[in-house]
Amino acid sequence: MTDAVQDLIEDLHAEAARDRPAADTPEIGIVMGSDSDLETMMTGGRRPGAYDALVDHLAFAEQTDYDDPPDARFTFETYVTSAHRTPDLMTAYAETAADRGLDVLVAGAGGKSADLPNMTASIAYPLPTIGVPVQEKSVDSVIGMPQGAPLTAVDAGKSFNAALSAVQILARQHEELEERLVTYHDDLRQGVGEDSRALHELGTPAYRERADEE
Ligand code: AIR
Repeated sequence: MTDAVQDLIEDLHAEAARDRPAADTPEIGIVMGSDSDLETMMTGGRRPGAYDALVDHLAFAEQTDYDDPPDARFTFETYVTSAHRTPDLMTAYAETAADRGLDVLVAGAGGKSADLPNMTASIAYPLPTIGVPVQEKSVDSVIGMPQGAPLTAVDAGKSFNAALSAVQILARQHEELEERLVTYHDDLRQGVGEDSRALHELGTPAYRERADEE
């Protein structure tokens, strides 16, 4: 039987040794401690996640094959890598990230020992890492970094905001992304205005009824 983890580690190092043009490599790398984090981290959970922010609102595409990148100019990639079950894969991911063309990482883990975000941040440094505590009880282990070892983090489960923060970092280099972020915010603002008028003009019971029908 081949070693599935070792195979991934070798692929990451091989990719790091290649010299692909920036437009062909993902800008954002997303890692999570388990595939049980997928709904919170990406999409399909109680609230929208990083996938929804990136794909639905900011026109990113998910890159799944380094040899055949999507047409979209800006892309992200996703992996499962556990700080405790596969520390070697976590290390390989973080130490090859910059050489593989990534500009910013988003790392999420759950449970009380949610160490993937903080360890990824330390190994990938100076590449910025945005941590996502998958659960409320994961917050302390994600954000509790010692002085000199930085990690930016969002509140529990807020992978959507982590994706926006990652794009904010990228937008300093890419005006097109700045424009997409501004458009997203304008739409958000417009939505609040429309909700406010509808609530005021319909009144609470009719507004709730309409929301239930949608
Ligand atoms: N986890 C996995 N390896 C180390 C940690 N801390 C986290 C995952 C997930 C939780 O443990 O990020 O949120 C439970 O994982 P599982 O695979 O048992 O569902």
